[in-house]
Amino acid sequence: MPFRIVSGDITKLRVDAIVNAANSSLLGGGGVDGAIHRAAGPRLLEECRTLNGCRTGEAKVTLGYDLPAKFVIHTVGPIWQGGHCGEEELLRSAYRNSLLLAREKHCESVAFPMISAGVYGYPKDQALEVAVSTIRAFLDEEENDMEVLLVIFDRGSFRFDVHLYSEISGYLRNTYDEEKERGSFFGDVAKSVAFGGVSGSRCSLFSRSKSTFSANCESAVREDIDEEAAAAAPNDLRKALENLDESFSQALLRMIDSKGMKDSECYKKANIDRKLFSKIRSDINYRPSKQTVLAFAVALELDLPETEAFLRKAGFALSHSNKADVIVEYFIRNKNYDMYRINEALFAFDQNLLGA
Ligand code: AR6
Repeated sequence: MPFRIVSGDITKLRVDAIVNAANSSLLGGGGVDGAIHRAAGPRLLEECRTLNGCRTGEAKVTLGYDLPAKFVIHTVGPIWQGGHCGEEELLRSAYRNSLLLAREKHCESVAFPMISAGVYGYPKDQALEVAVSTIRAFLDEEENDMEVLLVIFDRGSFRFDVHLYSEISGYLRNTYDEEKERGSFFGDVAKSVAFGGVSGSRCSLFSRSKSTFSANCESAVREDIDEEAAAAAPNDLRKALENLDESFSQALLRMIDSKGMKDSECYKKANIDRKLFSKIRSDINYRPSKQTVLAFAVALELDLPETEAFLRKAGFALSHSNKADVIVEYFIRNKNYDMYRINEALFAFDQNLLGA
């Protein structure tokens, strides 16, 4: 099920539950705790008084009162003391116990702040790693079907892996065509057609309006991509490419089978919602977004020519004048199919994430 990193104020989110990074008294405080109490109103404190506090690493639940969220799950993260006092284990427990409580309350969506990463002083890069890996392990379990958001309040405090950040920056410098992305709309598309690469969003915009330009644009791109992809693709994929009548949905289902994957394994790895997957499965003519196609390409561990061919099925192409495309291309080239990592990188570079 989908995991998303979003920026903003957790008190504004319309989800089933938000998680509060509280202290063991559960009687309020500063930071996100103060913001949640202010937004929920005084009845939240009244209910908190009946809970008799909460130990570090554990979690308790109340109603959301004036918040858009139905529930508040209060958890207590560890205070950072240098990392040798069981802080990591306690932080993992805080996330896991909150998720278990959300499941017990039948929540379909839950949002977390970065627990312990403020006043409690947990190093932000390590707090992010613990948050993402714990949420991921929970969502990977077959029975856990929930949307989980990690809310970054202050984007400056989002600490993405420094080494990977500089590698991706280098790849962007060499590959990303910023001029083209900034260029005028028509000029941009015309140039892209000439170079055989059209950014997905623009192409889909045109195809929706069904203009003549759209038809020209699509057929010009189709020829280039089909030839390029067919030349580079391995035999079984080439056979699939020859089958031009096959829709995106049919191609996806066949590829899941040919990779020997279970459906649930594939949509979980793609960070795609189960309901969306069922829709794609049952609608042979389903028109996915570019992000959805790329998410499945990553889950299926396709190489670049295969990814191009797969995108083509849905009327898209990878473009060097689209920063998100170049970032995803970097991961595929390096055979790094870790969707969580890819989405962290996309977030770090302020791009839309993959999956649902
Ligand atoms: N929405 C989302 N995240 C937020 C918000 C918000 N409105 N406000 C702050 N954050 P902290 P802790 C982020 O200090 O480190 C309290 O006094 C913030 O940027 O709130 O677990 C309690 O009562 C940071 O990334 O919690 C405890 O005494 C993250 O939330 C103590 O602080 C956590 O920062 C708990 O400290």
